[in-house]
Amino acid sequence: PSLATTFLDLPLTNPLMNASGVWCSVASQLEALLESESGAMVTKSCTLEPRDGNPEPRYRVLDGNKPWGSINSMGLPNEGFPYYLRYTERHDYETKPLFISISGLTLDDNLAMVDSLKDAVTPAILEVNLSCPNVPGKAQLGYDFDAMDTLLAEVTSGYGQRQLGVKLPPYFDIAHFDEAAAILNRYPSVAFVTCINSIGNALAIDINSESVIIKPKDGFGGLGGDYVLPTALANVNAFFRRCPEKAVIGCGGVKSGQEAFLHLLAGATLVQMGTALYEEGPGIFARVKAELLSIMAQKGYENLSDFQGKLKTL
Ligand code: RRO
Repeated sequence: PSLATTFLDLPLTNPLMNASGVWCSVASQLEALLESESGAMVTKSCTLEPRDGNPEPRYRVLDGNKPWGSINSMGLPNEGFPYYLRYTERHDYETKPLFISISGLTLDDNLAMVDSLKDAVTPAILEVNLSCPNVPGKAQLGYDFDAMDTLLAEVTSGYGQRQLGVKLPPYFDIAHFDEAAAILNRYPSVAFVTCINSIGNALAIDINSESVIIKPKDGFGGLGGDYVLPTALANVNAFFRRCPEKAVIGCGGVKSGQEAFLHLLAGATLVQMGTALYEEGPGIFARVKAELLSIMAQKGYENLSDFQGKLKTL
């Protein structure tokens, strides 16, 4: 079988990539992703200015008995927009497509970054993060539909109607799927949606120490890994059904070929990995590729299009 695919008309050797935030904050990590077997890659969400982020410990793996995942309250540590813009200028686009993720602290900051990118000559694909759960005092834009609508109006116009995508938080109510999709569908240049960011403001507690396990925000942080897979699949499929003109990128709970297959079946075109990549490193792409190929071979599928978006209902 073949894992070859296309995204916004660009050819990819396979549909796997990192989730923004994981293994993509500094040049050495980005270079490791470039050399890995991922089909594409994305940079850490950035702000106009560099940020240290929240105090440590701010990421912990949840390795209790069997179920596992991660909790993080990084707080948007990043090298600042110009650093990632410079990376977009030297990335090897022949090898794989590059996404640049921005997460401005204000609408004006987002517009300033979009304005620089509009005039940049690189083919980096813009992903606007509407769902950072971890900056104290800043609500997630994706949960404020009026603010999201305003931002999309200004960002799509500021970007000259060039194609872009948005990283969404998970939604948990059918009315919210409907409302978010209706807003997104008013912006044709929003060519893709990435579902989902971490499930915001979870609380992990250690029974022995009777304590929270990360320092920021009294222990509250974004949940990733196994715990979020069914929520991620619901969001991928909900937006796949409601936004027929857009592509969906799946993110959440992928650690092997199985979960990658499920995301593709639910309607994802590309599949991102966060927690599992954090734990295993960029070698994970070769493993998950092989596992996905073996599932396809077992099922008699030759191409991703044989099953992508073909989830059955009862
Ligand atoms: O840096 C973070 O704390 C962070 C971000 Br910007 C995000 O979008 N999602 C997340 O889980 N952590």
